[in-house]
Amino acid sequence: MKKRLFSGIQPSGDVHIGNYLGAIKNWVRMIEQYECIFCIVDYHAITIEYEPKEMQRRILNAAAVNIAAGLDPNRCIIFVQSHVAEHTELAWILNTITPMGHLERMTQFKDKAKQHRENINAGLFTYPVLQAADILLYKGKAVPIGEDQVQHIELAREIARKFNMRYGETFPEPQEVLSEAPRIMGLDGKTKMSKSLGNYISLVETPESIWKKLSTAVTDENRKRRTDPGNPEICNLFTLHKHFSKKEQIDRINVVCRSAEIGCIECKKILSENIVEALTHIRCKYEQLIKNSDQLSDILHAGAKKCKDIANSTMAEVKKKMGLV
Ligand code: AQP
Repeated sequence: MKKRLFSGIQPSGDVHIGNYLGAIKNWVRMIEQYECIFCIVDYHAITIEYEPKEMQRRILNAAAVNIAAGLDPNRCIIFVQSHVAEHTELAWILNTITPMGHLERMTQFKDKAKQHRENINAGLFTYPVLQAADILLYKGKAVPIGEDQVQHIELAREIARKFNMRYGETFPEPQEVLSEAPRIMGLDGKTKMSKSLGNYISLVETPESIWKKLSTAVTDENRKRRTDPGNPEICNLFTLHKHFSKKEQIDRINVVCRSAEIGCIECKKILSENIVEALTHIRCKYEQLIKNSDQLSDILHAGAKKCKDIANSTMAEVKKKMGLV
């Protein structure tokens, strides 16, 4: 029996290279080894202001981008969170064993509360409990994520432990799996690359747009003039080179940036070409997939059907153990 893997992505905007390097690339890599369930977590995305008319398009986009990036629906399950009502049912139950103090410590809540002062809702606060329910509903053991989600997985483990102690052994404790790029910074070089901050390169960005965004991206801020030597170790774009450029190019840039033989524009051009090369096949596949929304809906509904069976069985076990029969 393969171990089960669960992970999710919010349909809160354009899927970007931070999501890809931090999570999706690992998802694709792990498909063979695990029984994989990938979820488009729309109930999470509604915890911040959004346009209802836009949501369906965002969900289909997230599905198309992820499939184009390598989540073959014949080899894994991909579905939408709100299509399986048991996620919120289990979340309610888990709410009753999650201490408020633990939720108050969550850095994502603190960051999002600062970012959305006008809408600090209870859903934003209990977001990690729903996330724990997402994983535990399927008894997921491996959870490939970016660094920003590690604290939430630690909490999911604590919740699983607490449930097991109180009601009897039910849930395995989920383990996070980090990629070699667990935190990609945005093009501003200051904050995490995020859909909602607009500081990203999307996975399906056109070559022109990739260049436009990179041309204004922040590099080593100590390098004021073309003739100043650069410091690759503090340049955010050098980090991106490490993920998109060939070893010989990275080694050369590491030398010629320091000696000011190369300027930031030339360095950005090399990076732009390499990102375009790495993403073109994803964009082409995405463009085919997004034209056929019926086919995408069929994939998502078939995924939800399979998940529903697993979710029903977990909920029956949970309710029985809790005396809710
Ligand atoms: N910058 C990042 N570097 C590495 N990994 C990242 N992830 C997100 N940003 C980075 C990982 O991508 C997966 C899906 O993310 P998500 O959609 O669940 O939500 P998020 O972490 O809140 O991502 P965003 O892009 O920052 O969205 P918004 O702006 O809507 O909040 C997760 O595994 C995440 O760790």
